[in-house]
Amino acid sequence: MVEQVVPAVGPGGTPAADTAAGDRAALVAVARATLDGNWEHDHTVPSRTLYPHQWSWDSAFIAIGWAHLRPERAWAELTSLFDAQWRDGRVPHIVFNPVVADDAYFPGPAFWATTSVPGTPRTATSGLVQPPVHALAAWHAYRRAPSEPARAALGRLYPRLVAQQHYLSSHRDVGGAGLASIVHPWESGLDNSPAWDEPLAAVPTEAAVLRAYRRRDIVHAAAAHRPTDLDYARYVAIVTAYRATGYRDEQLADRHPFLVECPLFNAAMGAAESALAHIAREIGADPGPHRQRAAAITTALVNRLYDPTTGTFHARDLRTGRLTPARTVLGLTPLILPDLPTTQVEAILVEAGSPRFGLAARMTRPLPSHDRTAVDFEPLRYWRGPSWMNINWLVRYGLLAHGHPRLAAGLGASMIELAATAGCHEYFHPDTGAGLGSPAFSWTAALLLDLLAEV
Ligand code: 2M8
Repeated sequence: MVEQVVPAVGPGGTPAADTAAGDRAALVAVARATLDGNWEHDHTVPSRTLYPHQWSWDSAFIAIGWAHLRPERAWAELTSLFDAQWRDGRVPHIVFNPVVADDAYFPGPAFWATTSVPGTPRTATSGLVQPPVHALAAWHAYRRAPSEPARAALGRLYPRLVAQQHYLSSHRDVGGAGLASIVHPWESGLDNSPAWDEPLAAVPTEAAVLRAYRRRDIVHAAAAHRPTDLDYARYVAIVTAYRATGYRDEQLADRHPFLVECPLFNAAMGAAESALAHIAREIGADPGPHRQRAAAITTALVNRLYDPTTGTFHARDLRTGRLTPARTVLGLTPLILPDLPTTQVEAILVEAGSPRFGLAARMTRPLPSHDRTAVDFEPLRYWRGPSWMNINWLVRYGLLAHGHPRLAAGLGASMIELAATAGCHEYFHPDTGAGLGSPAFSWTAALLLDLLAEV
C-alpha cells in the first residue's frame, strides 16, 4: 500500500494550507505532532512506515528540533545513537529497534549481520556511516537551549564525537589526501543522487543478486519516486562486498567496488571540527587541535573537490581518479565550512543563484537536489530533483555563516512556505511544492521548528 498523502493539519483539524502562511502556532503544532508521533522511547524514527528504526544523520537534525520542544529528548536522541557506536569509532547509519519485525525494512538486521562482528554493540546496526553532522547539530541544539543538564550531556557526548571523527580520518582516508571516502551511496545520505551514477555503474552485479531479496521501500512509496531495481542490486552488491570483509577498512583501496570523496560528507567532517572547537571551549577542553583539523579539511576539500572550470564542488571517484560531472546540490554544501575561502564562497553563490538552483532574496521554491537544467533532472525521484529540508537548512546555515542574511531569509521563507502548504513531508516537488515520500517525516518537522524560532 502506498502511504496516503496527509495535508498539514493545524490545531482543531484546520488544514494548515487554509491558515495564513505565517501562522506560526499552527505550524509549530504540526511539527510537534509529527515528532511526538515518531518518538520511540529513546529515539525518533524518520517515518513510521518507510524507516521504522533510528537513522544516524536523521537523529542529528531531529535533535535540533527537540531542542525547541523538549531539550532532554535532543540529548536522549544523540545519546541513544552514540550508544551504538562501534569500538573503532564508527557511528552506524541505522540502529535497529529489536521490537520491530526483521522484514519491516530492507535491508534489515539479518542482512547486515553485525552482532557477530568484533567490536560492535549488542544492538544490531548497519555497518555503514552517514555524513557526520552530529557535532554541528549538538552544538546548534545546545545554543538553542543552553542549560546545566545540556552542558553535562554535551560533555558526555564530546569524546564520542571525537572518536567518530577519528574513525573517519584514520580508517576512511583512502585517497591519502586528508578527506574521508564513502564506501556506499547510502553513506552520502543523498543515496540516489546523479553524483553516484558513474561510480555506481561500474559496480558489478550478478543476476542472482537481483532475485535474492524483496524490497520494502516500494511497499510504502511509489516505485517511480524510488531508486530502480538495478540501483538496489548494486546497493546490495556493495554491502555484500563490505560485509564479507567484516566491515574492515584496511583493504578498501585494493578491493572495494565503490570509493568516492563526497563534498557534503567532507564538508560535514570539517564543520564538525569547527563545532568541536566550540564544544571543547564550552566544556573546558582544548579547542586548538579541532581548529587545526578544520583548516586542514577545508584546504583538502578545496584542493580535491573544487573544479575551477565549473565553479562548483564535485564528488571524486577514487576508482577512476576523476571528478564526477553532475552539478548537484552537494556542490553547494561546503558553504557550511566557516573558513571556506572567499573564491569558493563566491563561486557557490553564483552556482546557487543560477537557473540550476534559483537561490534569491525572494524565491518561490527551495533549492532542488539536482541541477534543474540537467537532462537527468527528475522532479519526482528522490535525491534526483526534489527539494529536501535538511540540505536547504545546511545551505541556509552556510549563508548565515558567510554573512548573507538576505539570501538566508529568502531561502528560509521558501522552506517555511513549503511545509505550511504541503505539511511535514519527506521531500517536495521542486516546482509545484507538492509533498512527496513519507507525509510525517521527522527531520522536516524538526528543522521547520528551528526555522520558525527565527521568524
Ligand atoms: C534514505 O535512505 C535509506 C537508506 O539509508 C533508504 O532509502 O532506505 C535517505 O534519504 C537517507 O538520507 C535517510 O537518512 C534515510 C532515513 O530518512 O532514508
